[in-house]
Amino acid sequence: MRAVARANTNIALVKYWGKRDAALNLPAVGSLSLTLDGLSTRTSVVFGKSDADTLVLNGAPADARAVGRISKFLDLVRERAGIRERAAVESSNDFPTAAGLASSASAFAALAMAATRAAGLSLTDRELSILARRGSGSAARSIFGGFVEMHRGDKADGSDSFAEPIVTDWDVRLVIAATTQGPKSTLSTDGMRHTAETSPYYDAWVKMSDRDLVTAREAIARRDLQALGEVTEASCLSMHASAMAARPAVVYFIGATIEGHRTIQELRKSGIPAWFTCDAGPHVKALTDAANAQKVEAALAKLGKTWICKPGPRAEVLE
Ligand code: 2P0
Repeated sequence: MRAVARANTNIALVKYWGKRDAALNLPAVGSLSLTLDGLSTRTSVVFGKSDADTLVLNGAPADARAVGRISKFLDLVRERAGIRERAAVESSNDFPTAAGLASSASAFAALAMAATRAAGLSLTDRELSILARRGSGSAARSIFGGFVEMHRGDKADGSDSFAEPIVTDWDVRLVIAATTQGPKSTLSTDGMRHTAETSPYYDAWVKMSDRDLVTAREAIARRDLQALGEVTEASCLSMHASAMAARPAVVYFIGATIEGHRTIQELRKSGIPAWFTCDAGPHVKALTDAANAQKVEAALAKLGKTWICKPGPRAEVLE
């Protein structure tokens, strides 16, 4: 009853922000992402070794909150497999966790794959995506490689709220600049709940994301980087605008984030294709192409440690 799996993290180009059902973790909007090469989580799960679920994260025992969260997730797997054994989980990231890029997306995608395999279950990709979503909305997307679309779905049971791969052969680049090393100011689950409850711009955000998804999907089908870049930047800024309008405000940007946005605008003025995005934290990410990735990285290096990421592979069982 042991398995090891790996999943890569992903960055949303059309963002997910807000839930239509918190208990089943159903998103209020669809989203569209790029799975990233080189930023992955490797997780091993062994059922039946101990009386309680345990979690070791990057070599150190995890805190009670993290253990509680994976234990709840493992209950879903146990229920489905008809087993009662507790699990020993070990998880590590192949990128510096201190950089604040640690992601629940790669973590819950890897855990979904390893835990179901260790429990003797054989799930389809769609079932895995639905299961990973219960751990974290963005994890549903990390089951797949390349460009991935997450469907909002309409059903109350969440059976139509899953991700699917759309294109795996478009060789774009995502440049990341880590602007700080600390933990994020507001956890995304809390930030989205508060935005949905108090922001006067939340309904407009939800409405707009349907159109942004269509635009992004069409841009990807045409391999049109400019159109995809423009909708990527717009979706990100709309998401943050809705959060900033919450009362009190949810602000993830710091000075370096704004400086990164300006730098990317300047790059575009000089003819370099690059578009800004940013998640529930201060780090700057830029969508660009292979020919310009190093120039974009050089321009963003003043903000902090940088990575150039290629499109990454789907999640897989390793052992
Ligand atoms: C995204 N983010 O689409 C958006 C953009 C952050 C900003 O998905 O509550 O950790 O666990 O479902 O997946 C981060 O939210 O939230 C996220 P939960 P998750 O990538």
